[in-house]
Amino acid sequence: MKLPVVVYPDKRLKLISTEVTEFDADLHEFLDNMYDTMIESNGIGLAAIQVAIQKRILILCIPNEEGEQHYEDLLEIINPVLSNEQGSIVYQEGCLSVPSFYEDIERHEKVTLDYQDRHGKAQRLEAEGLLCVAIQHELDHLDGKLFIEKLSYIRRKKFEKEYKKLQKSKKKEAS
Ligand code: Y12
Ligand code: CO
Repeated sequence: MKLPVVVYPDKRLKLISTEVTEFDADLHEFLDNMYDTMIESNGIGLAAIQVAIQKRILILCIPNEEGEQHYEDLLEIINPVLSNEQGSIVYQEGCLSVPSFYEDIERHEKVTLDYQDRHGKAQRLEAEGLLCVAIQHELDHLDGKLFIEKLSYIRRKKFEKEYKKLQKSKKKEAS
């Protein structure tokens, strides 16, 4: 089932998400709904707070070389902890909660991620490239941060002006 996506400037996107302690059927159903929401919205990553659930959960499904997303490549990441951050990479980021806006953002080039899977089992992965960028983007959501906060003052001002205009025209279109 597709869930409604919370969109900037909704204040819920600023909330700090809390640890998951129950790895039960409700969690599994929620993860399945997150997957449907991400795929039906053409996303490659989604954090729980983007569907209004304040829990330390994110999912990622990085497309293969043909640009296809497969369920087998889905990563369900719960209570993540980042370490061993190395280097830097600039990548054009987008976010389902900030529709129609993409910008180059600097992140670490390589990271190690410890997390729990849907059964509460401890997992570790080493990431680089798009996976590494997307992990950092989604982890920021768990701490109430959006990629637009990484823009320079001037670029942010320009974004706010353009975004307001776009939201206005979308509202007019819908009415
Ligand atoms: C770099 C860093 C992080 C990520 C993962 C999270 N972002 C997304 O999954 C963004 C998806 C997205 C999809 C959109 O929809 C379409 O393209 C049809 C989109 O467009 C609109 O909202 C109009 C914007 C973002 C990825 C890369
Ligand atoms: Co995002």
